[in-house]
Amino acid sequence: ANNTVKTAASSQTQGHNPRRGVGTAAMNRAILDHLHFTMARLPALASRNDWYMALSHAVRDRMLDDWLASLHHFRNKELKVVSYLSAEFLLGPHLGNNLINTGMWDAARDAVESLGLTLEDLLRQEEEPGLGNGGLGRLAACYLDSLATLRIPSIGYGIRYEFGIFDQLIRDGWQVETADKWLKFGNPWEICRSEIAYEVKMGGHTEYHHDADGRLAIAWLPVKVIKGVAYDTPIAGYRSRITGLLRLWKSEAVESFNFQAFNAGEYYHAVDEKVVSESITKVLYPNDEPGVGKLLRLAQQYFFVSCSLQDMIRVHLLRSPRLEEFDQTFAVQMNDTHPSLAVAELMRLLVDEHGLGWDAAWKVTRSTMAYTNHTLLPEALEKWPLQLFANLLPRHLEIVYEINRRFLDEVSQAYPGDQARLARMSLIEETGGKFVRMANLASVGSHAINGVAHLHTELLKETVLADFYQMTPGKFCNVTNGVTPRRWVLLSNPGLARLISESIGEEWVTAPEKLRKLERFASDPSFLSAWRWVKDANKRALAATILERTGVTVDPESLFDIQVKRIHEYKRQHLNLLHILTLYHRIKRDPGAQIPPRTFIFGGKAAPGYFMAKLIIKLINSVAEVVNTDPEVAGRLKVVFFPDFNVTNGQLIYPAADLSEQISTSGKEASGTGNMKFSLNGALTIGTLDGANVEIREEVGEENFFLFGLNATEVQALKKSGYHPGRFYEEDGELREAIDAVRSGLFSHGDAGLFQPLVDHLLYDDEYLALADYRSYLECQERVSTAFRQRELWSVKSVLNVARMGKFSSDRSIREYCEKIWKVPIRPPFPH
Ligand code: GPK
Repeated sequence: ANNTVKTAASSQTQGHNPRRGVGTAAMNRAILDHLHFTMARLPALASRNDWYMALSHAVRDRMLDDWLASLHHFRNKELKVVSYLSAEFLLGPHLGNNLINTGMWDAARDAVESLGLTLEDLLRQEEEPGLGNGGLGRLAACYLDSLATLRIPSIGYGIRYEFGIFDQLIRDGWQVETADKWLKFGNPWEICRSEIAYEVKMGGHTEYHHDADGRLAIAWLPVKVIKGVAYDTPIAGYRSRITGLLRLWKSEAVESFNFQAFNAGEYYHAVDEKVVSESITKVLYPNDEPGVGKLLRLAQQYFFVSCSLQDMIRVHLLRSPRLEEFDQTFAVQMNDTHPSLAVAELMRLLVDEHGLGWDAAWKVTRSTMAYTNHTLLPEALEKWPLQLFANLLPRHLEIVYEINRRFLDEVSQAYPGDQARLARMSLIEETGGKFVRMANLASVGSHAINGVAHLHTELLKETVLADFYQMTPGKFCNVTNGVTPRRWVLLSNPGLARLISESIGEEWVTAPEKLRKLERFASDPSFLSAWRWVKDANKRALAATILERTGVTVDPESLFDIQVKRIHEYKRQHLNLLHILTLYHRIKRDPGAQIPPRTFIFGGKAAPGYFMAKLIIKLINSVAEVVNTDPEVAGRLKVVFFPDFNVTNGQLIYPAADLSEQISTSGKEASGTGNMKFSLNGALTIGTLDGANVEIREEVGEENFFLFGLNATEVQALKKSGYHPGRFYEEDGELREAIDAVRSGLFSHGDAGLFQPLVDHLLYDDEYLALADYRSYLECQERVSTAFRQRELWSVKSVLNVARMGKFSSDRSIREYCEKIWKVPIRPPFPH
């Protein structure tokens, strides 16, 4: 494992400190050097990408000293390392964030300007690494920021997808997906560690025999071996002098050619092998929730989990030969069930490859692992067809069976004769086809299970994991999600950040509870007008981009009412549409109606195979086409679908919002994190009592939050009593008018059939109770309109939202994980 070459310098562990200056002149020099030596370009011929690459390399160089020092922590026996296993990291662009966190922004800006360029231009050049779908992946990225900021030794482990989440184009109102070629122009932030590579076996069968000492030995004879190579990306903490590590695995063929095949003249067959091996990390699955029973996805999950655990074991063995103490080196967090094979894989590595007994291995596995659940939607719980699992992972299936056998023994001892419970808790589902249940595997193999908002955790205990909760209540805890104020305020809303810091100092960046000090400025008229000025400037910037990307002109004075997130029926973008349609009809009916001008902005990707979600996008664009060109509503309503919502676009959108739409059916959104980003940027929320909305409302005060709709208990009760959406349609004239307009073909050039599936879905099923919440939503929107007319009061509420959002910093979340789950000490902030 340790192939360090001994040289005169190898006793130096602090690096050779090549004095990389961070002043403007030094940065200027460094950029030119990289343009020359790294990009091999003359300044006169350099493209914008050449300059971006040169600057990024100069910045990365300056992160290396802290990074190398931080990597050293992994060898320090005193420090437990947090290992965050996630199939997704939705990082967003690095350059701006790294400049902010390292404090090099001003020097970089000045250096770039001295070269006749602008920093803004170079920032725009970066293709964001879209290695995630939505909230779950973005949460992982916020947590990396906080881990580094809080100086907690940590490694994020994941997959280096060659193609991340697709780019979304809108053609004729429909979503069109195109490949995300984020690596096309090179990635200056990653370092390929060719020597950190592991072999991962797949397929085949197992054999048993007795070794020389008469002990039973198990051999897994795979049909295939794939190599995983580490690609490391430094993650700068905010002024913490700590740089965290994101280690992503790329799959490669063990050998590029099958020489036997090659020699036999089968050239193409020889290269085939390589193509198959490399395909494992080719592309991110673009489904945000429901599980897909695809072999390649299971292979991806196993591949990254196996590489990561082998890597952790290597690191542990540098500290101690005793694998029984693995849990003192690592706390492993499984981000949803995607990495839950880690339970079986750690058992396999410990038992089969390192000779631990089952009991010792199980003890250390359980005390190492913890599981975060991110959804209550039953259809989203991952389960793998047994045969598919057996074909790819024959040894793991045996291990799962053994875990299950022992576990079900415990269950039947605790609940004698309760066959139904046994069937529910089994790791194997046997009703209908057979499946391996990943949430059950993760739950059994972990010492801690957490939900991501208070309500979510409570519902988890009552519904999907109720049996596990009853058996081991002590394992359960809540850690409400959070977002990093570095990326989501400092970087994306510099105007607001400056105003806040000028008023209360800069401590809020790492101690957001200090934002409370803003409360007393909420009665200061000059502060309020500065606050408004910042928001208006952000709205103008967004308006300009909207014009550029969609051709729609929007009025920055109007109320910016925004819903950006993945498109999902449970998130109810169609409820938002029903409100728009109703306003449209009200204006048509009564041109004098007192309705303050609104701009409705939507953004979000639909899973490529999710028909209804794609139809909702088409409907948004179709309504936009009609509303935006109707002279009777000119200047009063505008509807925009902002294409390709991603982190980069989010950084522009959140700061410009007046109103944040968080309107999921209560009990369906585990937490939400967009809700936090909006509110932290001064938007007011219209929302249901769902996910973290509940806690946001508690914090900001009910008078500063627009609440509507059924709560989770009422939703359950209504469903139980038999829900008939048709009745709401019959009884509410405005609702009928809105739905009939869609049905009539008004928005589809007379094609009444186009939206029929959506209309039918609403009228005859409406699983997510859009019609039941419609009237309450409309009334609440009227309260919004009234409030928005009193601009001064609105600004007060906006200030109070920001002032009271401290709880939702991801630093707080990470501290809670440290205390409740990882048992990692919290270190005082640098430099104390
Ligand atoms: C939950 F189960 C999943 C999933 O597969 N992908 C995903 O993005 C989201 N999520 C939840 O829907 C959000 O409510 C939550 O805030 C986010 O995960 C982070 O916890």
